[in-house]
Amino acid sequence: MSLACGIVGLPNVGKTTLFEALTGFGSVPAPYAFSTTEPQRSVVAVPDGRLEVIHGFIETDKIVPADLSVMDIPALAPGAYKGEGLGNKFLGTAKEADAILHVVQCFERADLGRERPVDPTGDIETLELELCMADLDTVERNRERVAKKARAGDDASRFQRDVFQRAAAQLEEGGLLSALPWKPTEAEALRPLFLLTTKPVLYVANVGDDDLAGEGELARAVAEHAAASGAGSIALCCDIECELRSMEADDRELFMGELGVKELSLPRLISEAYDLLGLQTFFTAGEKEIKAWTILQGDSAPLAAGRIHTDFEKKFIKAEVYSVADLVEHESEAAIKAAGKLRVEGRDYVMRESDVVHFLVGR
Ligand SMILES: Nc1nc2c(ncn2[C@@H]2O[C@H](COP(=O)(O)OP(=O)(O)O)[C@@H](O)[C@H]2O)c(=O)[nH]1
Ligand SMILES: [Mg+2]
Repeated sequence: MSLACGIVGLPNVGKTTLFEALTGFGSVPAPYAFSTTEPQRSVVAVPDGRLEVIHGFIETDKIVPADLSVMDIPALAPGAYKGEGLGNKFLGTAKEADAILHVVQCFERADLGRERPVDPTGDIETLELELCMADLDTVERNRERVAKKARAGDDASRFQRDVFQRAAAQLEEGGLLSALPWKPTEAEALRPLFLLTTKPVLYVANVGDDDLAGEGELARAVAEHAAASGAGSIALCCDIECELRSMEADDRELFMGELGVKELSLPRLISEAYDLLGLQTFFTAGEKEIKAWTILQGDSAPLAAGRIHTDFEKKFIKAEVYSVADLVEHESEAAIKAAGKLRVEGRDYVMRESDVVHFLVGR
């Protein structure tokens, strides 16, 4: 399972900079509105320090991180739904995302041609209205599609029509669909429409280098908005993150010391996204490879095995499990076993974060 994140936001807020920081191209985006004209997509390795920790104790030929798919959705101008700017045709790309990274400008910069003062809350509302209008378009088209069958007396179509009607009413008010409680059957009816405002959102407060900790008023406004809607939020400076990412390790450490930052923000962003989506990581470790795998929180051992090979779910016999912390403490699998910490788990075992696993499967 590869997690896909779609980056959205108003023009010139730092979307492409965040994309570059995540994907590590290191090129400098042009400072013009609408500078990006095509959606960009890239699959990147999920930075995970635990892989190196494991490698510290287990020799291997290669290290294979989990992957993350990132999409840079270009300039969504205010009023795009009315056909201004490039319009919202690119929002189609965002439909494929599992999660939305909503970049909000929290840095001051005179040369970007912004007429109004920096206003995170206002910007969020403007952008979300665009998302609502894009969804409304989709919902209306589908409502028309099922309405005819509903009138002809088809029960399933009637149910869909009613759900779509309720969705349309919410969107017309500028409300996100995720703000309404949907019964599982209703959510099921909406799912094939890939609606943007049903997706989990992580707000990215793009702070200036004068507020790297994200404690300023602007970043706080984003965090408060996120908390009020049950979404996640994170503050980071996309510009600096992008620069750090492109540096050699030595220079990077020096620069980070100067800035007074202890760690890169991107791993934090990714782990927030994992939390938001209810994902977790387990590892397999052997002489051929040490590999990170992404599963859902609550997944059983057979489901986890099924990630490695579809057959493994059915053919699962048992799992030998320890944690990365056990490895750090005992320094080898043999020592973990000798200490009685190597657990043998069956089909009902619910995987835990940071498990290192050997699956035993039948033929
Ligand atoms: N001061 C400052 N400028 C930034 C930051 N992030 C992006 N920018 C600048 O804002 C301009 C637009 O950024 P870009 O990523 O292209 O915005 P996009 O239109 O949302 O993709 C570029 O000149 C960036 O260097 C930031 O955190 N601080
Ligand atoms: Mg851009």
